[in-house]
Amino acid sequence: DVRERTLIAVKPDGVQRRLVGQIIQRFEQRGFKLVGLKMLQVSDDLLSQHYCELRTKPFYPRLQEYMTSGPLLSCVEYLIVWEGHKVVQASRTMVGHTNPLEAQAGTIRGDFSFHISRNVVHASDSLEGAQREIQLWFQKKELLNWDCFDQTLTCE
Ligand code: YYY
Ligand code: MG
Repeated sequence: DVRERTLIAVKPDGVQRRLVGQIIQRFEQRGFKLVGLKMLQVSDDLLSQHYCELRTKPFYPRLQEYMTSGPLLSCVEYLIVWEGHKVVQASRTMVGHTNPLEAQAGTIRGDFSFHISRNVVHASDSLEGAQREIQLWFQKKELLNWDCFDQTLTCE
């Protein structure tokens, strides 16, 4: 399905470290299509809906502090929706292992991070998860179904 979609988030450490451009570049370079993009401050409520399966884990308070308040009062993140064939699986590979110590060089986490609590990006881990997360963070009208210029070019 070339219309498969996934959610990638650049977490507050990625934004603070000015990595947003490089992260977007990797997905563009791979050939995926950007269909949604926004910058926001995440609330505790939306974060706990996003991570509904992790709310009871011992590391959740640390995760919540990092994503919503952290050492700074205003934590900003970018939410990005990418579209393309097998984009969910491909983006998990591009992002790398949850723990940067296990992540291969060449992956985003393997190249840009060294600690599990500062692993720079989020990527949906399944088709169902992607659909749920995209619905949580985006309204339908915020996702754009644009045509590629090179597909509409008429040659003489
Ligand atoms: O999907 P992914 O981000 O790779 O991992 P999850 O198991 O969904 O955990 C979400 C998030 O929680 C992870 O990116 C970092 C944080 N975390 C943690 O701080 N400590 C752990 N032991 C496990 C996860
Ligand atoms: Mg996950």
